[in-house]
Amino acid sequence: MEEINLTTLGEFIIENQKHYKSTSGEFSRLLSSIKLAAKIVNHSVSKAGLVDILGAAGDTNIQGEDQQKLDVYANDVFMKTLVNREIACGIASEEEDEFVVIKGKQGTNENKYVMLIDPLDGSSNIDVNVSVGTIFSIYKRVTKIGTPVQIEDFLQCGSQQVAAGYVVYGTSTMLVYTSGHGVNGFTLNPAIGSFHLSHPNMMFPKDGKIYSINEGNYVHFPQGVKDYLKYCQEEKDNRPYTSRYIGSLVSDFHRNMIKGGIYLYPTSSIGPKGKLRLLYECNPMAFLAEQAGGKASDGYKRIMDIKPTELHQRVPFFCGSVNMVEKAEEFMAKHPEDANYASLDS
Ligand code: AHM
Ligand code: MG
Repeated sequence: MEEINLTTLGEFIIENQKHYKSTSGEFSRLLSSIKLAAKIVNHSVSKAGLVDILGAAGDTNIQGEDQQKLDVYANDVFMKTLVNREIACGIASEEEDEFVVIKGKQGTNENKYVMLIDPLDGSSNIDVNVSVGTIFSIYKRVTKIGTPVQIEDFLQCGSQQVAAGYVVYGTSTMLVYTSGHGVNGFTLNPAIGSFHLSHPNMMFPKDGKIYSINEGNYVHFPQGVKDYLKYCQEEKDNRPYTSRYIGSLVSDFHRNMIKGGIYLYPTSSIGPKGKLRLLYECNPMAFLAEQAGGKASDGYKRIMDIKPTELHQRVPFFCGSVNMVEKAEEFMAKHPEDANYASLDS
């Protein structure tokens, strides 16, 4: 009989508490809440085509983008799961203009973690039945426990993350996370509603043959990116590479981590700071990438060393197999003038 790995995410979380000196259980409760919210969102995503839930809700988020109904719903689910159960002391979401303080019923909240979340990433894929994802990132607050969280609790370098992960709502639903001791992937068994350890100790192959980028923007890209793309397409050594772009960061990242590849969302003349958000998208994916032996940079420097200045800050993003990211950086280094994107107006 085929051997089934029965380790559940819940068991794995408890087992891994031993990595932490002070095991108040708060961190485990936080991960359990994410697990619960992910299952609720998964249920809705999987029946998105059946109910009248498609289409834009009419609202626009702070970046001026249309929100799909499911974005709003996923945001609500993750927010409520944390706020109502008083898990964590603050939460910031890509779909909210400001961060939310979790006060606690008596106005006292002794929790020490803040969470940042992109509740439904790749939302333009919802109404065409293509994979979307949730991305989360957890930090210890830097201000005094028991007082309301402040902006500086959220504006920490990615290198301070305690944990990060994503849920990919794909052909099967997976939750993949790191708490700084490698990356582990859990697949949801929809029949019994539990996540099982299916991908222990995930690692990026050092090299790969896949590049993922929205090549339609080619004319707008900086010269270093254009040159790297020509390199990917050149017939030499083990090239040309294969181009694969889903348009859902989580899904593109997940595939590249398993098969070997690079994901690029650079600056461009139409998006001079890039598109992806440092705090909700790039930092968590960078933490996962590094923990899986991969690399993440803005083309010049390590993503997790960037000091955030605002909640919804955008950065260019190069992430994946270490040798591929380093090759792309070699091309970027020939154009140091493009490293100053942060000083530009977006
Ligand atoms: P979103 O947060 O509005 O969904 O945007 C992020 C998504 C990423 O998942 C994806 O890789 C990228 O935007 C696709 O952008 P584009 O359509 O410009 O290629
Ligand atoms: Mg997003």
